[in-house]
Amino acid sequence: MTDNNTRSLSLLGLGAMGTALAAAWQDAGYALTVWNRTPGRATALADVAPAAVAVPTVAEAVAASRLVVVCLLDDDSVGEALADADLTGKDLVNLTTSTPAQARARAEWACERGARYLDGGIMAVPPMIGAAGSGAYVFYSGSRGLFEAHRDALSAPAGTNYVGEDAGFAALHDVALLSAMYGMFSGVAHAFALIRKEEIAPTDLAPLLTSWLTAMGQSVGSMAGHLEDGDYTTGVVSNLAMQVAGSATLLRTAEEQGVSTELLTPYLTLMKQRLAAGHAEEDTTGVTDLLLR
Ligand code: FVH
Repeated sequence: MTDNNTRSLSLLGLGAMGTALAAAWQDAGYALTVWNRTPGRATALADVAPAAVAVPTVAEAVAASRLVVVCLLDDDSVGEALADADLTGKDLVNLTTSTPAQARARAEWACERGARYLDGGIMAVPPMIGAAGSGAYVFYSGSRGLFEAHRDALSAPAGTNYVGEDAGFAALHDVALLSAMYGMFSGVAHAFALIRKEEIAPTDLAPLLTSWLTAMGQSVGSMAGHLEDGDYTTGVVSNLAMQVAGSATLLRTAEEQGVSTELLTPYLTLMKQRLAAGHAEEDTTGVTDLLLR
């Protein structure tokens, strides 16, 4: 029987993230009904008050609450788990990582089954969930009505950032941030490789890298401004002509240090391409446009 009590919800998926979410909702006093494909993963949740009720089937979990949260491995597992579920009148929140297209298709799929749908992209690792001050938050997109109706419940494990009615937008924001993160990781890997065989301790370089990257983070805002106003010129400050000329030193240093340039070269090549197209007075914003297919 459906429990319309807004202090209760059903959670499908007790992997590392699902378990962290469940614990946070328990801490916040929510009554939980939980299901996991492999039984036995709810044991720890049974010892905490209010104890989570583990049920053996998806159908029972879905039937138990108006709000049904899914946190499974990938979009295929969501389709598989919910294939036969009756979603009529349910509020389905999908925290499984998906692509924007998958999220949009899943929203349509849920709507056809009579459910409201909200997609989520979690910007946190499990230990950050439910931890005050951790900075964890979730991008949400899709049904605004669902988001508003369950805002309190959704705010219990992590902060919330609703980014629009388009169900694909949460995934798009999630992937945009993660992609930028890997760009940063690749630069950091290259920097550590440069000093790896020298008598410079990585722990000495680390704070310098952190403060440099923090200072350079300011350029994100100015790039965004350029993309919006269409004027990428930077004048005399670090223009593309200067940066491309300077990149020769970066490549030569890598060679001298016996370090592969495979992480660095793709970006520098695009900078050169933009310069060759006559954009010497710009900053590096134009690289963005070269990526569009
Ligand atoms: N863990 C993290 O750091 C990241 C942080 C950002 C967001 N992600 C996404 O969260 C989703 C769940 O991740 P997870 O960490 O909980 O993943 P696992 O610990 O590997 O647990 C996977 C759960 O999915 C169940 N499952 C897998 N396949 C199926 C299926 N075909 N049908 C039903 N359930 C399935 C699995 O069940 P079992 O193996 O225990 O039976 C786990 O409950 C994910 O999208 C991340 O990208 C986490």
